[in-house]
Amino acid sequence: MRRLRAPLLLAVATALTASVVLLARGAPQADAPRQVVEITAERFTFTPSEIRTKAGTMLEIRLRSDDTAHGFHIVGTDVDLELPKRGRGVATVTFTPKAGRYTFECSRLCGAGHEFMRGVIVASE
Ligand SMILES: [Cu+2]
Repeated sequence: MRRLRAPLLLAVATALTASVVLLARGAPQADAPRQVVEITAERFTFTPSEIRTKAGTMLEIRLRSDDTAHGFHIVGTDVDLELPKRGRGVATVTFTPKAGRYTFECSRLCGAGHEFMRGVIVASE
């Protein structure tokens, strides 16, 4: 009996280790935290203009304009899209921040206050 037990334990331990490794590697974004953020753009503000989240959360950002076409660019990233004019639909993008502050800005010339049209995403640890 004793002879059998050790290899059996070893086998169980190996199987457990293998499944833990699989879990760690395989844990894809399917169960990553998600957060839906709805932002309205209107000359010359984004509302809300400050988004708070946790690092690693996948933000699903839904943008709509309340007047003319605007842009949405997250500085330092390749996120840059155009928001259609009011009533023409919603632009959606996903963004998963690391810890830090990300400025976003309007990237389509929309009028006199265009360059002040900004906001920030704050991702905490
Ligand atoms: Cu603009």
